[in-house]
Amino acid sequence: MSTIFDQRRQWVEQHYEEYVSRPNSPIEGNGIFERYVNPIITADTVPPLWKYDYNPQTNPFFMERIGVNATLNSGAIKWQGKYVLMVRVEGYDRKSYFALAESPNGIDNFRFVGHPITMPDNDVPGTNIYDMRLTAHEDGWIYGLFCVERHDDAHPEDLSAATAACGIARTKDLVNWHRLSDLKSASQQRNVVLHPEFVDGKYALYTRPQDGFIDTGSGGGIGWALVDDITNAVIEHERIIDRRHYHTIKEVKNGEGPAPIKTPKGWLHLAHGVRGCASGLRYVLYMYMTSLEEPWKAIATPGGYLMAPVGEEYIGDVMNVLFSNGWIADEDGRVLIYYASSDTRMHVATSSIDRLVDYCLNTPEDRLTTSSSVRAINQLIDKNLALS
Ligand code: BGC
Ligand code: BMA
Repeated sequence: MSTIFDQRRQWVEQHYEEYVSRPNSPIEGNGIFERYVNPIITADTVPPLWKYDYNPQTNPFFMERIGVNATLNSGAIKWQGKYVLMVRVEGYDRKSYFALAESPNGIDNFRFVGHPITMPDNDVPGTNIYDMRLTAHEDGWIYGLFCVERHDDAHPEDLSAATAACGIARTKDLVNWHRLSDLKSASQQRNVVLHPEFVDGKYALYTRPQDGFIDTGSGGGIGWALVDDITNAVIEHERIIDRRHYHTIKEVKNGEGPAPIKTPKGWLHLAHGVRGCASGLRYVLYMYMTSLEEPWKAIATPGGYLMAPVGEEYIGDVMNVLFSNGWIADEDGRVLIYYASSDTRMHVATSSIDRLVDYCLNTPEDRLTTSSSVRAINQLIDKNLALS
């Protein structure tokens, strides 16, 4: 006679197999990119082996022992022919950790591989780590830059007081990581990204200076800094290369997404912008392009957002949020944009280098007033009418 343990184990494993092998298909949209019918990674994609005790003696009811709350903000890389995500997995205990998931085609059949990553701590261990940006650098290492959060002990009475810093680690195989010193900077930092090439013989970072843990305050936007030694990275000078503005998608904060993609016309950048509203912060994705020779100089700044939440993307643990820190430029010119919705699940959208460059170069800029937005629409209409 089969036991509760056997029945439940069979049900859990069957459900998992069916779930992770679901096919995915694109949804026709605005021509700039395609969304997909299903999310690609959710808490249900995390293998039962990571959640259940498989011993019938110690777990007769085959109950879950360690729960997963969400799978979100993932770094991405094409690695040995596979599409690999460094997923931020958050447990029921609200601790985030990194874990690798891979897919043969980048749009479905993602499976977690191996164990969750054991990221070595450095001198002052972090309480939480999250949102890794992967960069295959021309120095031969793969770097992971991520946010390290610690309690701010300057305010012992306030249990929510925290500090954010940029953790830096590097690897040759994505599994074994060498932790380097955290980035030293005059301000707190989140959303720091390593540029894939040396600039003037130095490592180049996209930064996001902020006055406090949440408030960017006087931190004017996405910054740029060069560092001599990545094993002991110190920011001496930081310049703002993508500014925040009143009444735009990036009024409150913005931050670089994944490492930029090199194209013949310039570097393609994906970023997030944040605006406050009556229901809290609202995160959207936007793009900009910088010069090939001077990656800190913007050459195109399409106005408004590239992607904002739609449908179920609005709903989740932290509502009204799209966030991306991973994309893959494939050999055939396809671009896979990996984004999380509402701090809950991972999705893919597909586009191409040609389409994203076209989008950046030909979308009108945000000229910061309603009357200039109306002017841009009227120019488009007049050009269209002149064709007929
Ligand atoms: C959360 C992040 C969030 C940050 C700022 C952290 O504690 O883990 O997801 O971005 O706070 O709100
Ligand atoms: C941030 C990010 C993300 C998160 C977002 C919304 O500041 O760094 O971790 O997706 O908030 O909660």
